Amino acid sequence: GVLMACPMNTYLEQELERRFNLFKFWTVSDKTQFLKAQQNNIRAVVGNATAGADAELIDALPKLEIVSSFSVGLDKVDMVKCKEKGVRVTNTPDVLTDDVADLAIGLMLAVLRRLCESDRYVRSGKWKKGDYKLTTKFTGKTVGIIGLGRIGMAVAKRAEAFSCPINYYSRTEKPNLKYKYYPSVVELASNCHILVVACPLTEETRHIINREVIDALGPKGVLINIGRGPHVDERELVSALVEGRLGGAGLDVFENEPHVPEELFGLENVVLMPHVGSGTVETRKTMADLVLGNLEAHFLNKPLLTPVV
Ligand code: 8YV
Repeated sequence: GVLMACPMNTYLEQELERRFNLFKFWTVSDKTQFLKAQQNNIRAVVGNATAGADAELIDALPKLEIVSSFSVGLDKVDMVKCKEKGVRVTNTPDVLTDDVADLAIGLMLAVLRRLCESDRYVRSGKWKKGDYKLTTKFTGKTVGIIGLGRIGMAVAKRAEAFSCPINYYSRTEKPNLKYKYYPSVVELASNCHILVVACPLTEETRHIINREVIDALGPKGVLINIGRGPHVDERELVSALVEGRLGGAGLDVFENEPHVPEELFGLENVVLMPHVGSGTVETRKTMADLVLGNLEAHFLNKPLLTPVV
């Protein structure tokens, strides 16, 4: 049997039901009772950025063989426990890189050029009383990227097309790159106009955007988060935006999704997205096919398509 941790994609759910014995965890009323009853039947778990396979679930499923994540981020999978128990792990890298990087650029433009606010200005009829105010140029602004993996590199290439100088922070300096490396996030924030979070969420990167970094980015700086909500100390972010100590933010992820701090709702220099980075028809189908392909490969004893462990 395959346990699907939470609702994530209709096509994926339908195909899992068609090809496997599917258990939808979010429909189970008594999880403890369910796990006791099914513990020897569940051989696979399908998770995503919202719910996955934590140590408790992995320990409750002695026959678990594979966790296939409908996501590139694996922060909802206890990787140490999977390695300890010999549980294989797959994710959906590469296929979503372009969409997430596209959204990052879209958020930069939306915040600096006030695209959402301008749209509301027209719809409200305010244009009839006068022109919208002048906004901030994007082309040529310095972009600082935290994490220069697949998504970070894709954001950099896109920003270069807007003549943006690229600075970055990562744990180690990457060789043969024309981008300027900064050994700390604070130094990067002090040397860019737009700061992008594009690194995985780990214990080391939790709250990597803290008060010190926000103050370094400053009242003309813009934060773009296409990573995970917990990358940012959200209370510090909210107070900096409300008090004008930070120039703006484009956010696709939040610490307690789908709950978003309502203090942000009235701020015109903030653009809020409902975790849609990879949310296109094409990409989510490709991601789903990767999840299905990995599960089929596993059960047919063929090489996994995108193994992590
Ligand atoms: C997914 C994500 O959309 O890939 C990730 O890490 O956060 C998103 O691309 C999400 O997990 C799908 O439910």
